[in-house]
This record gives sequence, C-alpha cells and structure tokens, in this order.
Amino acid sequence: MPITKTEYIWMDGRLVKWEQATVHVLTHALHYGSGVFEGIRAYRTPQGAGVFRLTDHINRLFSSAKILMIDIPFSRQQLVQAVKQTVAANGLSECYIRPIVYLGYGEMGLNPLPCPVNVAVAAWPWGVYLGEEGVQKGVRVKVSSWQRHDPNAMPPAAKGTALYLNSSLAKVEALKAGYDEAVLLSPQGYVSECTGENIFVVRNDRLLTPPVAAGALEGITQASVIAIAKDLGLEVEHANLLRSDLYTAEEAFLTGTAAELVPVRSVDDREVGDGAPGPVTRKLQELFRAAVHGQVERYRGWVEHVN
Ligand code: PPE
Repeated sequence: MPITKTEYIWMDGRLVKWEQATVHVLTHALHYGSGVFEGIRAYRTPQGAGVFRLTDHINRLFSSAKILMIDIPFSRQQLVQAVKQTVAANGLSECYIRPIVYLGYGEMGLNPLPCPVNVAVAAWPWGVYLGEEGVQKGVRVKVSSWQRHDPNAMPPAAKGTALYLNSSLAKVEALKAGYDEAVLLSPQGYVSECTGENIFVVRNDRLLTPPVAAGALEGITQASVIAIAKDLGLEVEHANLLRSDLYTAEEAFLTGTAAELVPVRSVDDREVGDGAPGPVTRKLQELFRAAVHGQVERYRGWVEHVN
C-alpha cells in the first residue's frame, strides 16, 4: 500500500522533517532484520484524535525487544509521548502509526549486542488494508504452502521485522493465486494466523481463535474483540484449529490494526457459511468500529487522546 507523506517523523527523541528521516546503508537492521515494530491506529473521536490502546502497543514493543535482547533507550512513557507528539505535529486526526526500534549503524556481524539502538515513530493516513470490498463482503483466503515460524526457529511472540519475510512469502503466494490473503499453519499443522492478522471462527455460537502456541501474535485487536464478544455474552476460547475447521465454520473473520475486522468469505474456495458475512461478524465489526471511535462508554479507556 502506498505511503502518504506527512511532515514530521520522530527519530531518537526529536521531530525531523519527513525527507530527513533516513538511515545509513550499513544499518545493522537492514542486513539482519534486527528490529521490532508496532502498528497502531488513531481514530477521530469526539475529543479529537484518539490512539487505540496505545499503552498496550508500547508494552508489546517492549516485550518484543526483550525477547530479542534489544535495550530500548527510552522509557515506555517517553514512547507513548513520542507517538502522541508525532500525531499532533502532523495535524492528523486519523492515521496509522509505525513505531520501530532497530539496531543502527556502527557494527557489522551477527553479535547484535554492541550495536546502537535507534527508535523512530512515523504516522500517516492509511486506508483500509484489505480493500473496501473485503470489509463489506469478506475476503477470499487460501491456506499457504508456507508455514508459520516454528517457535524454536523464530519467536512469533516478538513482532520482529525479520519474521515478516515469512508473511511476505505467504502473501505473494496467495495474491499470485488470486486470493486476498493467506492463512498460515503451524509446523504442527494447526491454524496459526494470517500474514498480518489473527483469525477467528464462529461455531455453535462460540468464538474460537488460535493460541499463541500455534504461532500467532497476541493481537491487540484480537484481545479487544474477545472482550467485546464476552460482553455480548458469547463464549470465547483459544483453541487449536485444523484447516477443515475453517471450511466448516459458520462464520470467520480476521482482526488486526491495519486490517481492522474483516469477514472471511471463503477458505480454499469453500464458502464460509453461505459466503456472506454472518450476524456475529457484523455485530462485532459494528461494535469494534464504535469502540475505536470512542463511542462506547464501556471501552472508552482503550482510547488514549493526543491532546
Ligand atoms: N498477526 C500478525 C502476524 C500481525 O502482523 C498482526 C498485526 C496481527 C496478528 C494483529 O495484531 P494487532 O494489530 O495487535 O491486532 N500486523 C500489523 C502490521 C501489518 C503490516 O502489514 O505491516 C498491523 O496490523 O499493524
């Protein structure tokens, strides 16, 4: 998806002009994927721009860094402020926000420990990730021939830049085959997640989503949708799913910051339900949309205002 340029990017403690937010070609992270990042969205709310679950995203950034033994040279509070400052400085009311922590310039080789650690936060307006038609009618997904990471090869709990080569391989395969998105299975054969989204199915009025142990990222949208579903009285469970569970599900949908909540229309050419987004998906989609815009009293604590 193309990037829409904004004015400022936060780099290592200060705002710099968009064009000046550059790195050296010998930056460690460029060679070895030694970085961790977040994807966050801010939404227009009655009180101005509100960043959805900002503190939770920053906490996950610190967890990712901890797994990879990267010492972030800023506090959580400083990075929360950096995000707010970036959104405010660019005058954005709705945007996608990309904080990244990466090993910088000064060392080459596979011992990352002596490397300087750099941090940047960019923000820009970003539309629907899987297309407007996907949001309305649902996406067509395909089980990938690429597996999700084995947790002893790459830790899927860390949102590390290097891990996304796996997602890109699966994404390209799915797109070339004419699908919208790929579903990856764990090395044990269980459904894990999509290239940048968690997956849910609805079965007998119960909501099921794969556990972290199946290689899925602990999604913040996933956690939000679980909370909303429970408040609606639905039973929710983390469960290992087989690909056939996707084929026979009554409903299925994907969740992620970039994608938001997107219905799944078919899996491997088998229609999910009757091939149109079901009532549970629709209800959750509607409530999630209201929640991120600060329109639901109960979930207002999730919205962290910029001003
Ligand atoms: N799984 C993966 C692999 C993933 O990348 C994301 C977010 C999720 C699940 C959902 O997590 P959450 O956003 O906390 O609900 N993917 C981010 C990056 C996507 C990209 O294409 O880049 C995102 O949605 O911002």
